[in-house]
Amino acid sequence: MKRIPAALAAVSALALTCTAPAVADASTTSPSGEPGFTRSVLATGLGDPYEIVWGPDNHLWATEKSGLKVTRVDPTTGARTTALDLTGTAVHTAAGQDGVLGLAFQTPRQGTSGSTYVYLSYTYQTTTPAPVTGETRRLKIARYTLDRTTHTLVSPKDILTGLPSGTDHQSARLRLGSDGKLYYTVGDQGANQLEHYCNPNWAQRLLTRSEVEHKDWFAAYQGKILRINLDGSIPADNPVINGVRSHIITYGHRNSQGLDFAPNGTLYQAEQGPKTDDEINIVRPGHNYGWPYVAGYRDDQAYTYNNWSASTPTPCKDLTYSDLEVPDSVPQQKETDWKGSFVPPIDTLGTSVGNDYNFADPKCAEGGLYFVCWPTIAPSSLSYYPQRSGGIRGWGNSLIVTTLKDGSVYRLKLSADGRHVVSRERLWTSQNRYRDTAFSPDGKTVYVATDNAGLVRNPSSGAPATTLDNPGSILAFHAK
Ligand SMILES: [Ca+2]
Ligand SMILES: [Ca+2]
Repeated sequence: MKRIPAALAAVSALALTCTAPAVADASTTSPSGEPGFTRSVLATGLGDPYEIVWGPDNHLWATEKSGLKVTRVDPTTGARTTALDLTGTAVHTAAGQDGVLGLAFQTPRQGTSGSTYVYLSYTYQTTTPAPVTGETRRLKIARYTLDRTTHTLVSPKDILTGLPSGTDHQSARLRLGSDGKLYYTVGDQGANQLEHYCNPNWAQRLLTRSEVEHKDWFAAYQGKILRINLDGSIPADNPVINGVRSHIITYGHRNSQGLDFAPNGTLYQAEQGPKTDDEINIVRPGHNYGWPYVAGYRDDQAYTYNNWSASTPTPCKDLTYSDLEVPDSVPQQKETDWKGSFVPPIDTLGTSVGNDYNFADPKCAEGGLYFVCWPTIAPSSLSYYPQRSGGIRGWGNSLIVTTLKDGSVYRLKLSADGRHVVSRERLWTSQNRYRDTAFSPDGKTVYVATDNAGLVRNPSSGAPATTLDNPGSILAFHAK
């Protein structure tokens, strides 16, 4: 077994998991074809804005993953106020994916005078180590009431606690469906890779009846999409999977940082692939999405499931993790070795890669930062852009997908029936890790949140760049 450079092992654990250069497919167009936009910086100094949402008060609302806050931003002046400070309540690990994450508004039904609620997900610390992994962090979804006078979030109420959390692959996108249910993505916690390489990957593990009775969500909710009643209970019409009804609607996911509904109810999802195969999926309740048996399509190209935790006779803990070399003691499984059924993606990014692909690109050799050069682009959010009068020309019925490694935002044009991606456009290339988008109500302005730190490809050379153009910001791209 060859060893990877120590520097890679050191860097790898956290910052790297957000995978990216894009191997552009033939259908991807260059920025030259995009409509004209003016670009401005609306706000800076945020602590890793994770979710940005246009609120019912016509302000932008941002969760701050590392800032441990919810912040309200005036979309005209950029002036901001703190709506909620979770310092001392929520936890974030330096360079980790945990912290204050998902956010969704619930406004009163039209014509009623009820409260406006905000649902929020965040990581908290416990003293209870989980079985097998020993993890002591958990995640909760809590409901807050919007105080319309002070523009702050008050009266917290826990909705669902004890969900998986940790430093890697949190996913953590939260949406309120028109069916009045919460939809929430839970990542595979980075199990079977990097610093968690000896943790078994539980994206395929399903809940037992006993775990439902004991509300023991920690293991089986990893790598899943959940559908949740507003009081945290399990919807009676959730699918029965393997004989058990739980919050789980789909399984076999890696890191679903993108989730959004189209007005017709279609739920789109984006998830980060390993070295290849970032995926765009349509969520169909009751179904398996393949991970970790399959990445992208079941084509046996540039991916095998290497199950480190099952290493024998050498136990995993005596091995040194490598993305490039797998010891003989680690079981390796081809995609076609697994015969189960799964829902393939409607599109993938970074897929045009064969088994002869060189994942040790010399451009990324310094410091062993090979992951930066891998074909994945690390989709970090997905927002459906609807048809609307006065919106950006040509954009109706598209998915807007931010990326972490590729320094760009992709617009994926959908077919009329919304079941296929027909073309891709790459927008707004810069040296930034783009995290999420929100649209102004007239559809003319796209707000984009950026990470504070981490690696991205230099837009010219494709080599790793460590400095970011606009760390911890909200950028505004206004269609001319
Ligand atoms: Ca999949
Ligand atoms: Ca594949």
